[in-house]
Amino acid sequence: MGFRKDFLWGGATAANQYEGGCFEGGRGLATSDIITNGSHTVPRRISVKNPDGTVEFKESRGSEFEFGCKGYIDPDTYYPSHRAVDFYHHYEEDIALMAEMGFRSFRMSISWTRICPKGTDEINEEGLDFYEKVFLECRKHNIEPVVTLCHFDVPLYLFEEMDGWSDRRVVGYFVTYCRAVYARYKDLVKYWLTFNEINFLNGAKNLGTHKIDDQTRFQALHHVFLASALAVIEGHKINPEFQIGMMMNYPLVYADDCHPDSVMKAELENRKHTFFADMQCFGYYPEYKLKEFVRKGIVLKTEPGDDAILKEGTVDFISFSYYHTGVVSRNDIETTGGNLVNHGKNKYLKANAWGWQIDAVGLRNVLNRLYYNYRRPVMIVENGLGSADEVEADGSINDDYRIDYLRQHIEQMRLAVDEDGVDLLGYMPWGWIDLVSAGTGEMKKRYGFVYVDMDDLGNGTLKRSRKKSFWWYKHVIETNGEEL
Ligand code: BGP
Repeated sequence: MGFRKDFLWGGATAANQYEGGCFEGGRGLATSDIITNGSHTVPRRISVKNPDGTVEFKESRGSEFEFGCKGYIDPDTYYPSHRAVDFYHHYEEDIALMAEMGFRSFRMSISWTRICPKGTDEINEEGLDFYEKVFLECRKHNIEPVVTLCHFDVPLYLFEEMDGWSDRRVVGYFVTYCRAVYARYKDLVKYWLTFNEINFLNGAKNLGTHKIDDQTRFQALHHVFLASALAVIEGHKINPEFQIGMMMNYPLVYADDCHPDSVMKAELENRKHTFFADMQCFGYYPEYKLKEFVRKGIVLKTEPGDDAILKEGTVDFISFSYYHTGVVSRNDIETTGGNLVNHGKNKYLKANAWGWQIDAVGLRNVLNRLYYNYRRPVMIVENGLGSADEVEADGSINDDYRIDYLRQHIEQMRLAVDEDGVDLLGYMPWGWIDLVSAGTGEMKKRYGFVYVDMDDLGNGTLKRSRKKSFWWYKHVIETNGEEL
């Protein structure tokens, strides 16, 4: 009973929130590099220059630009991703900290533009060398890297010159990039994730498109689905042992009452997200989506052979992020914050300071839904509590609230394994070390077991210190999740 012996305990990060070294090592710019800082209440902005030379800062969610505008870095504005918390220069120290906690896995992403500066066919050897050093360091400590190929970053050149994923050529470029990293790391990396939170890809930042209408989004997503499927197919050719998974966020919603209209509404809301698992596990467009396309007048440009690619390139496992649940109702109800999606308030749940409603039982629910609908092993690659931690006068950080959150979620994972029989491969809580928030760019919203001395404006020494949760999680790993 309990978690499997080789359970992948670890933690998660992403290049554009963790790595920094933005202008070093021959790296090219990505859309994430032109996203400014934000705050708890003010969303992050994306900065561009219009064809007429005017400069615009628009909200990074829901922005829409004229095609032709260029990425613009304003010298007076703070862009948190440029230095992030500087894994680029701290990787040995950070991997040693992971090893001290007993990590068996480390989820990170490769910055596409460090390997392909423009996102096109030109390969940057220095970029390949950097990640090789990282993976060798992981292997030295028996840590299994779990590598996301694309985590919310699109090469800026592809955004500017080709309108990002709306252009089919980008599929080929992505495959070139994948082949380069697969070939170089074929003996160092086994677990790959294609696109981070594929169900949240939209607009300039994540799809590199200048528009956000449904036609553009679904055309771009068609290309992303093809790219993901080809990444699976090509990866297996290079190393048949590779395990290549999908990655989605699962913002489960409940109906706020048992009225059939509310229950149906909740089902349809959840299906907006599980559509992505349907695509990547079954390998074809489900009928409900084809009906929606007809209803909305969406016409996808496809090529002969696309169906075969989607069918052949289904994933080996499902990975997902899970932070909160929400509520929908046939009536108007009060809403609360969430991870890139806002939902109704649940009177039975507490929320963090950002309004994300904490629901450990929801994690067991999601584990069951994913495992039994898709019959693939599942992996939790993000989960955690964002919180403004206080450093005490003696330097300690007593994050008992984080320990409580994680304990409750791990308990539910154990029930999913022991009682429900879910095949769970691993657990990689988000931001094992404090890093830049994806939603707002803040540092104040911290998730880590390790504190990083840096504030919202990038001031600080970047010194790493162990929080109370560091020792707690170390013990959890030592006992393979038996002692929480
Ligand atoms: C997910 C992203 C992560 C991460 C996390 C927490 O959507 O995949 O990159 O940041 O959410 O969100 P935030 O950083 O906004 O608190």
